[in-house]
Amino acid sequence: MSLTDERPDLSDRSLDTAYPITGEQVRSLHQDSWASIPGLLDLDTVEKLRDALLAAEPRTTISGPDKPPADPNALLSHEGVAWRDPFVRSVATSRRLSSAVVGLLEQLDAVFCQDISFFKPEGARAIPYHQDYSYWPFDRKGCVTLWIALVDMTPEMGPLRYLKGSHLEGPLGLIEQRDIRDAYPHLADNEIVGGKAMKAGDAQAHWELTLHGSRRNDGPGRREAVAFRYIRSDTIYIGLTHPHYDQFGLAPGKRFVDNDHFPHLNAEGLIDPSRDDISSFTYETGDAGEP
Ligand SMILES: O=C(O)CCC(=O)C(=O)O
Repeated sequence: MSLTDERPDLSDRSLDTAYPITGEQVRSLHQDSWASIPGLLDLDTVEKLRDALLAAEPRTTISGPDKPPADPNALLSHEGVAWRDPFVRSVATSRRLSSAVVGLLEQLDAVFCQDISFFKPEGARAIPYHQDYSYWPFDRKGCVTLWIALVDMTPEMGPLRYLKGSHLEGPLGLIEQRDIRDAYPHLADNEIVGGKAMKAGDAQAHWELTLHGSRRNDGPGRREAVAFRYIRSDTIYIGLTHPHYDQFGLAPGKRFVDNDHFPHLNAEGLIDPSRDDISSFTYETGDAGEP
């Protein structure tokens, strides 16, 4: 795939238009652990995406007859909406996002594997620096997340931020609600990158090995983002329990790309749209998983 120059034209942001990934964005992801992807989606798509996520049953039941009263500061999160809502799936598998992903991965193809939203009300606590790798049933590295802002964000609202170069550490293992730097003090020297103001429709990319987190939301307003995640097409399922991946009848030792529930993409979008059908699938929302 040929990469574009450093000042790409981002005026047409429609889902059918390829995203012009630059050499600098590839370099940044592969060397610095993250990349800024401005102007990924247009505002119309962002609004529809937001509405579809908010209409879906959330991942964590916030309150109910046998639950404590709702915490107004709790994270609101929706997972697997692309396995329930055709519009969310069409965005995740669009030419726009697929072209960005394969360009960033420097691969010919990829597999869309998960969506999860992170809506943090004003006052919501920080999400400590962590790696996602240890939560997931993948045999290899190479999963990229597109973290997309669904509202304009000030730095005080806590856009996602990263420890520069941290993916080069390899797997670090700690899966607790605790800053991973407690266990690996040398990481205190890593520069913090990202976390700057973003416009709705802007995105950032990171690896599953990138240490990432977000500060407390000091406002103004709810910080709303959705993460779409993509793996390499040679990734094999290892059987690790996870509320999302447990649902698809995956067999340990087999590739995700050979399971019909996971869309196979190239730079143009879905490779075989006739294989992609969620109409008869029932998705169960879970309560646990990564932060
Ligand atoms: O949105 C956040 O603050 C956390 C996001 C996150 O942990 C992720 O995308 O893996």
